[in-house]
Amino acid sequence: PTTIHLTDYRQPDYLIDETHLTFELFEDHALVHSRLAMRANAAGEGGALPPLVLHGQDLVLQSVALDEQALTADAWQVDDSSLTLQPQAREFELAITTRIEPQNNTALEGLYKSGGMFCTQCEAEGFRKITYYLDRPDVMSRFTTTVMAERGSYPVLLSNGNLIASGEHEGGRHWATWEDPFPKPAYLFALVAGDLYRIDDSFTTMSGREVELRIYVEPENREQCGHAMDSLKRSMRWDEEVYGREYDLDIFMIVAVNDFNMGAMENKGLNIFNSSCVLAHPDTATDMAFQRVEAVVAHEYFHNWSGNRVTCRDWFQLSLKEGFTVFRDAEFSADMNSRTVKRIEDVTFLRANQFAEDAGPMAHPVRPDSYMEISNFYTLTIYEKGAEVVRMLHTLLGAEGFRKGTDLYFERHDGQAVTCDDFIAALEDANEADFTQFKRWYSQAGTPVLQVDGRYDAASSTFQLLCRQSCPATPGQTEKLPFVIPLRLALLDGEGREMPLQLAGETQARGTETVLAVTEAEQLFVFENVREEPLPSLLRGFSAPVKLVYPYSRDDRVFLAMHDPDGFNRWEAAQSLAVDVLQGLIGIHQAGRPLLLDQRLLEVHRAVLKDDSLDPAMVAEILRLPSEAYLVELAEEADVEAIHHVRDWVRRELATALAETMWSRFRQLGDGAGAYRADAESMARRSLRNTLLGYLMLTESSEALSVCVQQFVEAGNMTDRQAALVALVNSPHEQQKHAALEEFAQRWNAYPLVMDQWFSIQAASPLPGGLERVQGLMKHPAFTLRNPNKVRALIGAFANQNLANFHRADGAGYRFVADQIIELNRLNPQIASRMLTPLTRWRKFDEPRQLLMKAELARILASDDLSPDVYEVVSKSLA
Ligand code: DPP
Ligand code: ZN
Repeated sequence: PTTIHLTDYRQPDYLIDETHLTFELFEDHALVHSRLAMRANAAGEGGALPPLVLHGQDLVLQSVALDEQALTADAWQVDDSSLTLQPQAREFELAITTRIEPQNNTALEGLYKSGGMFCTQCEAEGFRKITYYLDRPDVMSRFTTTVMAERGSYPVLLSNGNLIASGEHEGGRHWATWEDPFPKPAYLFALVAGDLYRIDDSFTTMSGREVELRIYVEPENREQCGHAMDSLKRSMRWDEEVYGREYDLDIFMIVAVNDFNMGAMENKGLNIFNSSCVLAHPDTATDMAFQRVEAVVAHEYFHNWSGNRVTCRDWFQLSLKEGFTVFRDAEFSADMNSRTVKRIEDVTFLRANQFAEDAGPMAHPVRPDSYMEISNFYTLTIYEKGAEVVRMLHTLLGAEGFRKGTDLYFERHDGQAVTCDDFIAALEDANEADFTQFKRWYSQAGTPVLQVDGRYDAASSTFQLLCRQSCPATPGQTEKLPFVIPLRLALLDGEGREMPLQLAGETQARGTETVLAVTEAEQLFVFENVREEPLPSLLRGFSAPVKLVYPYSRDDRVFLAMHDPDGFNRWEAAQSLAVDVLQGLIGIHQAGRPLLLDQRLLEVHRAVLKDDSLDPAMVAEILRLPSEAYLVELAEEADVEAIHHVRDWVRRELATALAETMWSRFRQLGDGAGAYRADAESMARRSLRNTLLGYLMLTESSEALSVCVQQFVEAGNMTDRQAALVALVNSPHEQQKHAALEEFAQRWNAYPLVMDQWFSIQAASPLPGGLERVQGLMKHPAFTLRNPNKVRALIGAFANQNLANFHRADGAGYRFVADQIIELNRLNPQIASRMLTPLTRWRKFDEPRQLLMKAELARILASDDLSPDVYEVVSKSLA
């Protein structure tokens, strides 16, 4: 595979004004007829016409015609990735017919079959598996699409835009023609043909236009669409209110498919979703699934402006649409639910996962400089860190300034394919700001470390904050220049109250909370008129994606956990106290000394448990100890056994010591009966109650066991049922565990998404023998390597969430995962490449494990027919 560099970007030689597609769909093949109205791009005017090189992959070329003249095979060249021919005029019509086999497309990229339906996934470069085309986002074209298929099996025929004609053919076939008035790149093309049930609704936009809303699902899922439809309408309203963005077509469609590589896809007017991100019913989906549906529906809808109306010039700019859109959907979710809890969840996820990516062999900037396979760059860095970068811009400009900037961005670039620089320029121009230095967040990889020290001088009543920033080397980048780091902070007095902030050299007081911009490698801020020694509350709301180091004592952290008026930082203090305690105990365990719990952690947990003024979801977040994955990320060399043992031991200690308090809070939260509601308050209650159930089961009291079994049997919703199942599966009660697993599988056998949960609960269980259990589950009739959700539920959960078993010392966990990757490489390279991530993190572990992990990577590298996807990740991780 070759490496593609951002610096090699060139404008396209040709443009496609109109694209007319006709699909003839059959059971054993499909014919794709394209008619393209093309012209030479003005850039090359005057000189000889360059050759036209179209992208194409896995296609059988049937015919080519130029301006209605059929060409003979000597007039073109074909290889496995392109079709080249020589146009004779600056403007011409090109007609191509290709033959493809959707039924054999297991990569789920291009046109494929999922169950009984035809569907597409074209981002990033899937369209080239449908027909020869200029498959790049800066070529935008108006599409008209006709779909023809047998009527009985495929009564529903969909594509982007509006339906303009339809009819019958002889022999039971029918057709439909769709026209999309908005020019778009090929990656936003979509087609669906199947036997689908339709749920209808409508939305009136802010200018009074009526939009038809439709969700298409397989008939048996018709009862599971209400939440997605509600989420869609709320997203549409929110984008009008917060960004002034109105929907632009008369119809908006969502189709749910079972076999899908990603979460969902924002195709113009025809979003295609992984069914896991649409379907939600209290009986079958957990609260987490409900929230994910809401977030993904919003995310894809928001792309209509941040992605479709204004798209990316090239794939190096992917974060232009993804980082911005993740920021938009996170703010939407924050507005719909609890803002603080949403932020805690996102920061927890970022620190455990994106920080690990930033410290690993695939580390790359938010705007990468090069790639071999773009599918490998749909990463946490592009999405989640990209969203943090946009959030920092929002923080620096304030809500109003940011909105002025996005208004200008959408107005200036509507209908264009642009770059991250264009986005920044719009924010700058609308605010007379200068983000030259800030843009290093786009070009420099790695997680910066922000080391802060505070010194109070009683004589002069000043408090000095000395900030030092650095950033570790990442592949290809050894030296980093200072970032612009927005540092949101307050200074707390001995009672935990925020003190007025007055910076030396400034005449205006800054209120009691402020944002400092740290721009230098080393920078001093002096606060004046500070009447007593303060305790700083730093990086509030995680105002920058950095690792903050401040010499807090454990007592300081306890104080902040009890008193910080900022909810996020209260959680953060409790979290960092737990990290400190766990890290200390890990060292003690490694030294072979007995473990003793710091009572201060216990007292913090006791206090929050008893604090009725706290949001129960917050309490749950505080009680949930830092994950094993996060402790691995923080470790210099991660000792998986010690991490697992110590974390488990602390959880048991807490459960034992706090059992009484936990029982009383558990009971006070009610028995979960009554109608299920998916609102923030009900979810918060279930979240805390089920967190407590998990703890109480660790006490191994018979009362806990019977409450848990009862909850499993009688739960009125999947959230409570699943929580009980998790607790049972991770318990030593073999009989109850097996009975519950059995009953669950029997009952939900026909629900693939519920079975995904059943697989992943078992795959993630840290009890010994995990590998053998997973190997057994691979043979379960409901499992298949061909369905990405199943692969993620079983193999992904095992490798990412079951560190104790995945990292077992004999390397059998690694060998198992590598075997699956080799098999997946043949079936679905994108998914194979995803499953590699845990193996690529070998540098984190002890030497024997490093050798075992590297040996498996080398074995994968040496296997036959390696896809570019897998090759890129394996070769970079061994470099
Ligand atoms: N479908 C993916 C997303 O929305 C890629 N665009 O993020
Ligand atoms: Zn997206």
